[in-house]
Amino acid sequence: MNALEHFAFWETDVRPYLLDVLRVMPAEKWDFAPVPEIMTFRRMALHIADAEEGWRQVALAELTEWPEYPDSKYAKPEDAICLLGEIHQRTVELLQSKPASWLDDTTKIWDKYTVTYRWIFLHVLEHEIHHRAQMLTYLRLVGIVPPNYGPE
Ligand code: NI
Repeated sequence: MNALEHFAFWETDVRPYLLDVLRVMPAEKWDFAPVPEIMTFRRMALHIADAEEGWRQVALAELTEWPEYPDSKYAKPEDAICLLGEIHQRTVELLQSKPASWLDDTTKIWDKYTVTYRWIFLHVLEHEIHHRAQMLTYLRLVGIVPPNYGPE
């Protein structure tokens, strides 16, 4: 069993619904935020990507600085969706390359916290779900009914 099998739900449920949410938001609404102080829909999509890539680099002890994906480079929704796909593929490949037992191994982060690799990837998964929920609220605020959630 490889580590990815513990995260199968990410592939079958969590990520597909994120993509549904991203695709239903019209391109002209990607810069919407309910108040100016908080992330736009686009920023949130790109932030899901930078968090996933940043934590993957943390897991590999390769992080030098947190990745940044500027809005200007991802002006089209498809570009952001493509970035999310590329980054997630790297996570999938890393998890596939490790045995399930690796998830219980530990690493030190920020020079002070000891965490398991399971914690790192559960954190990334939760982070995606957290911001996806905010994006669902954004959809409602621009008058869009969110895609159906869960089995019909
Ligand atoms: Ni966040």
